[in-house]
Amino acid sequence: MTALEANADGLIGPTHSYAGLSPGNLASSRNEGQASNPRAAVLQGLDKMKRLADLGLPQFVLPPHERPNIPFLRSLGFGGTDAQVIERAWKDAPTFAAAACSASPMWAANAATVTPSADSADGRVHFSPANLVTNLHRSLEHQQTKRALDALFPDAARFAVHDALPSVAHLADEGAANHVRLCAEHGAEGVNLLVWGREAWEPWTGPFPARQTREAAEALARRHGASGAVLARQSKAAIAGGTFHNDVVCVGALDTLFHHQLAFEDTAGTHAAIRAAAKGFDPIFVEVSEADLPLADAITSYLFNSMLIQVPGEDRLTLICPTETRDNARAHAVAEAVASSNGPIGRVEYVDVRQSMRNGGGPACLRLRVVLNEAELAAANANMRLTDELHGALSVWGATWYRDELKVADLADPALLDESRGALDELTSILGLGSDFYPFQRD
Ligand code: SUG
Repeated sequence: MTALEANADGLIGPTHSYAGLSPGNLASSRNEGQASNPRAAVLQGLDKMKRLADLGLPQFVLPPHERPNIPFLRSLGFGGTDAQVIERAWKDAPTFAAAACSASPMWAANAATVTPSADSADGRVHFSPANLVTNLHRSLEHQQTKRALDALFPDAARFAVHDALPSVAHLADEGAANHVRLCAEHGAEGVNLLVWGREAWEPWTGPFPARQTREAAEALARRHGASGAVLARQSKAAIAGGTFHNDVVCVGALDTLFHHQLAFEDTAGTHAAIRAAAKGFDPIFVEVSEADLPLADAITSYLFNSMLIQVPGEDRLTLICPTETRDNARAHAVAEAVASSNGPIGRVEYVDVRQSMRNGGGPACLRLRVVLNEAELAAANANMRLTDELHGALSVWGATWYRDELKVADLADPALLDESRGALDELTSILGLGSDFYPFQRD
């Protein structure tokens, strides 16, 4: 059946900041304590969404989560008024307070793992929100993510939105950032490559955490009834070099896998397993060597955290890179060489998502890919689909409510809670989400 690849992007929230919360994510550590610009961030994200919508890909918006997360802080025993909860948490437990303020749900590639209906055992599109247990701030996302996915994909006959896997280290899951689907065409049965960093009971000795377990990947494939599942181990060298998700060194679309030489522990074995699982197509591997692009440059430039898309009506793929790729001489040379060869990638474009990039979130991190056939696309919530009108309304909304400078110390300002709630309350009416979408609206 004909199908398209839609994108659902995380709308960047009003508390976007640089709190250094993610060990192993070098950008997050390097930029800790810098002032952020939430207004620029949300507008950059919206412009990236519009760019994709203008290219003809269905584009949806996933709302930011309620931050600061007062219910989380109350669960830790901080009491009094909401303003007192914030003040007491910052005084007695600043690490928890910072986690409660993170706008990390913007990185929708980590929202869930998705199995399209062409691959699932029961013919529905399956979603498993990621438990994101490795980092405290991210472990607070999955319940609200499920709520957002339920709102976007409401028809249970067509969509199955699961709960996250149990939130334990053995089943650590980071969602679609560690999943690549290859296929002949979007609506045909595909290969589901699930990349993991460690085994559940393995003593872990790397300098940085491995965020995905093999057992989580297996459970996701099992519960979705995903056909063509191929499990591959992320290379330990890549994780040690700052590859906290596989999508920092690998991206794929249709029959093409574009990756760095150090992405997998066993590259030849991974290629062979993908070839064996591919039905009706010969996978193409575009591998970039360490000599052409050292891993450190791959990570700072985020060449592989690009969106690899099929623009409707075009035969060859388009690579949407962050401007940081253009700014890195080696990565730029590789991108241009790939696009000017006669290979599967025909064009490279650059987008400015610098505010997100400073936290290690490139164009691919900001979006969740969802392959939908025509009937499924028609069943998705049209209020959450980005049109020119919605892009305009959300740009005005962001420019009105968001600050243009936010320091980590400002996260303790109780006025930020009021601004944030005001913004989210208005957002629920713009997106038609009703008045009980967020916990603060249900109090
Ligand atoms: O999980 N950064 C995110 C970036 C996620 C990128 N996503 C993908 N690669 N798909 C993370 O490390 C930093 C927040 C801070 O430090 O304030 C952060 O959470």
